[in-house]
Amino acid sequence: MALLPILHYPDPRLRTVAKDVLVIDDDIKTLIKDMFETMYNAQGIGLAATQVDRHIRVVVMDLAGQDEDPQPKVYINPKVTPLTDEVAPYKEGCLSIPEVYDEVSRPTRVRIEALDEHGDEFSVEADGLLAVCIQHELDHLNGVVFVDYLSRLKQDRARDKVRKVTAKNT
Ligand code: K1U
Ligand code: ZN
Repeated sequence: MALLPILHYPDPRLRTVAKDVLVIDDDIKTLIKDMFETMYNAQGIGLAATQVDRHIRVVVMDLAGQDEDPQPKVYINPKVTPLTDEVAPYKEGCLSIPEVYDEVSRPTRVRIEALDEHGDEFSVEADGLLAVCIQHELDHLNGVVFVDYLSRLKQDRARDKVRKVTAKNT
C-alpha cells in the first residue's frame, strides 16, 4: 500500500471532471487500497480520486466514530439524487483545503446509487453526515470544492490559509 499526495486548493487539477470507471481491474483495486490508507493517515472521513490526481469516479469513505454506519465504503460511478427539498447547513472540512471549515447547505436526504469494489450495484438512502459527505465527494468528482459555495472573500482567505499551512508542513 502507498500514501498518495493530496492536491491542495487552488490546484487547477482539482477542477478536472472525472470519467466513469469502465472496468474494476487491479489498478483500480490498488487505487482504492491506497486511497483508504491516505484518507486514514490524513484523519479524513472521505476521499475522492480527484484529490489524489486520479480523474476517475471513485470515492472512499469511513464514518466510523461519527455515530454512523461504521463500515468502510467504496462508491464507484456514484449517482446522488436529492429526496427532499429541505436543505440544512453543515460545517464542512476538506483534506484539499486544510484547516478551513465553513457551513454549506445541502439537501438533507439523498439516494446514492453506485457500484461497490466488486462491481455490484447498490442503492441506499442517506441522511446526516453520510448525505453531506457523499455530496461533498461527488462535487470533487465534478471539479467542485466546498469553498466554491462561499463568498469571494472567504475563498481568498481559504487560499491564503492553505498556502500558510502547506508552507509550514514542507
Ligand atoms: O473530501 C474530503 O476532503 C474529506 C472530508 C470529508 C468531509 C468532512 C466533513 C464534511 C464534509 C466532507 C474530510 O474528511 S475533512 C476532515 C474533517 O475535517 C472531518 C473529520 C471528521 C468529521 C468531520 C470532519
Ligand atoms: Zn474535500
